[in-house]
Amino acid sequence: MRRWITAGLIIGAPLLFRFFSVEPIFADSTGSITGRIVMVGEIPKPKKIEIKKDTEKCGTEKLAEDLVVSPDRGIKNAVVSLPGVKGKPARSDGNITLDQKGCAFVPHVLIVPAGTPVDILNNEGLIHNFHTHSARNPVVNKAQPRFKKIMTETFAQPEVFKITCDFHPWMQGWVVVTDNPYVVATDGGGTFKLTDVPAGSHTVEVWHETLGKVTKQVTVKAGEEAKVTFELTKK
Ligand SMILES: [Cu+2]
Repeated sequence: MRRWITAGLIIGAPLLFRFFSVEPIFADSTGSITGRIVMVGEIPKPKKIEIKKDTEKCGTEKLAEDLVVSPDRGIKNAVVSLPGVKGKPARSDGNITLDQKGCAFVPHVLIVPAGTPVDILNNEGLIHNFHTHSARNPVVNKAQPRFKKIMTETFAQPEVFKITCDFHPWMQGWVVVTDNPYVVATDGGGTFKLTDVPAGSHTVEVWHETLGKVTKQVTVKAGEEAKVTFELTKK
């Protein structure tokens, strides 16, 4: 009897595990895309910005973030996407945060699903001004006084736009409002990963604020990781 129970457990356990598994149901038909965005040719020296206002919080010097390249040529803050590809919902599990720490927009490139509220933080007791240079979404141009620690804005229309602070002219960033679930920004080493990508041939698009846009065709096989490298150069 005992032997039968043991045998039953051995056979039954994997079935139970499978039944309660939290794997997405489309896992069998998806793969991932990983890669790097690198700069070829001469890498310009980062621009230095001298700061003369609110220096106790902002510092006296900053490096421009419009082109950040690692020692091994990886490009930070390039936006990698699969335009038009559907397969998982474009969503966020809550509000998305944009900080203004040290008088810089953090992250420098913010990716936000269309309609998801963005909490704009102000924790250093300074006055900022949140100014969107948007075309499809109404322009937001609001002061954020020193006592206002959170200001929330929502962007309904997909588009990429610049944001600035009129009190601190060096403060510049970008907001990528998207209805595409496959959008990520590269890290400091220029690497990225897109997961749960439907198997098939896809156009991968890379956009960088200074170096522009390039695309490449990539084939994704179910359960596999497709690797791709993009080389960008200053025109
Ligand atoms: Cu500011």
